[in-house]
Amino acid sequence: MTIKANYDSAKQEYEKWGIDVEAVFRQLQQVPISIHCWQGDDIEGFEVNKGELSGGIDVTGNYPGKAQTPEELRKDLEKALSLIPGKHRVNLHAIYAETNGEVVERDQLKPHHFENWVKWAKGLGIGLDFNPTLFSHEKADDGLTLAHPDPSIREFWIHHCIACRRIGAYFGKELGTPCLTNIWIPDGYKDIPSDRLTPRKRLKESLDRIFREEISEDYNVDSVESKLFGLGSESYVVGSHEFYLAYALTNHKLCLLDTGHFHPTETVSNKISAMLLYTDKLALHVSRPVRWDSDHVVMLDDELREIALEIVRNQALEKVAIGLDFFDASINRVAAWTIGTRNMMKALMYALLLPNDHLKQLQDEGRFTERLALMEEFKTYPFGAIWDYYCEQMGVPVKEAWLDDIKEYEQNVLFKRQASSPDFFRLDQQGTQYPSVFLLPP
Ligand code: RNT
Ligand code: ZN
Repeated sequence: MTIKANYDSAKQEYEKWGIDVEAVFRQLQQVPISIHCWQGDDIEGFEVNKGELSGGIDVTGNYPGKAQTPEELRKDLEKALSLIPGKHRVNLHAIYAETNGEVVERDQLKPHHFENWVKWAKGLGIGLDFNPTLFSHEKADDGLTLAHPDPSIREFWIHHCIACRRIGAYFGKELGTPCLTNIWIPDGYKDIPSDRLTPRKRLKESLDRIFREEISEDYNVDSVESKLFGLGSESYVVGSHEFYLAYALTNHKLCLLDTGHFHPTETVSNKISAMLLYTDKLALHVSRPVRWDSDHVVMLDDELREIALEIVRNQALEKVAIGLDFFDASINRVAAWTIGTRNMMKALMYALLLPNDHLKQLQDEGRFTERLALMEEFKTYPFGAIWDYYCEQMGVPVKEAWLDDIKEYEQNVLFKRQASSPDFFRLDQQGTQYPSVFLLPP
């Protein structure tokens, strides 16, 4: 059967439940996912004097072909974007500035350091989001930034964040879509603190300073991202969930929930409805924590579907800014983006294809047997046939066909890049270099 024939018969099954599949397609096209650029280069960035990745986050793996220049990173992003249905956004970090070989301190960053990114985004007709980078820097070496006891270090980071909000506003103005500028800091302590309050007071004061400058929300919107623990901040994190939830609500900021930043059995899906009663908007970093905040590539798992369902059921597609945050260097990085983003889209489509009103009614009427039965039966409805047709309609590869594109790109582009470690390559009998890790044998 062809994709269309499969689709037609699947569509009928959903229509029996009053689900308008074409309307679902239209809705889905309106949902941008903010794709994090840092999956493409293991969060290295392009600073002239770049140091080691720090801040209690880590990337493992040494798959060959990572982007080492802004051009390479943009090219890789374009490849991934071409394999994902819909129009999305790209999320940058301050360390992705282009300074022409000049050392520019982070508190001195200016919009023009990002003009290549803006030009590129304009060409693609996509929006950009942004993040100040408060890690991988000598002034963050002891794991403290905006909450640092030394006022001069706090000052440096405050000015970095102020500079970043202005860069965010520049993105928003140039691209005609507000930039979400998200602040995440690593601040915390490895061991039990003797004072939990003072660092939090300092963080609050720093944030107040950062946000003092009024910037139109037509250009820049701010969010703050909490965390439970990090490597080196196992006992205490200054910017905890309660801290930022309260800060966001009282200061009209978006609270950003990273799915890896909570206790292992605590779910972000269960927080969305509670928060939306008190705030118009919130933001997500969708990630996959495997036993800890490991930032694995997002899978189409139960929690991803539940998050999508919460967004869809509560008519919150425009209220929840969906961003991704994972980094895996053990697999093809362009494939990682493609897999994770397609999964996010699949989860949203799955949620849109449920008889949500009916299911709500069953709950209100106490018909829990039917509620459970239907929710389970819908798991094996022909969702895949609808997804495939949607991909085809959107001009992107259907099913796993995108893997062929990636393999070709890997051979022609990624593996031709200079290796950053000699172990990446082996010599064949003719003496030509080839990467020692392949997606599939060539
Ligand atoms: C770290 C946070 C943060 C970073 C990115 C690179 O735990 O999740 O969002 O992953 O800013
Ligand atoms: Zn995050």
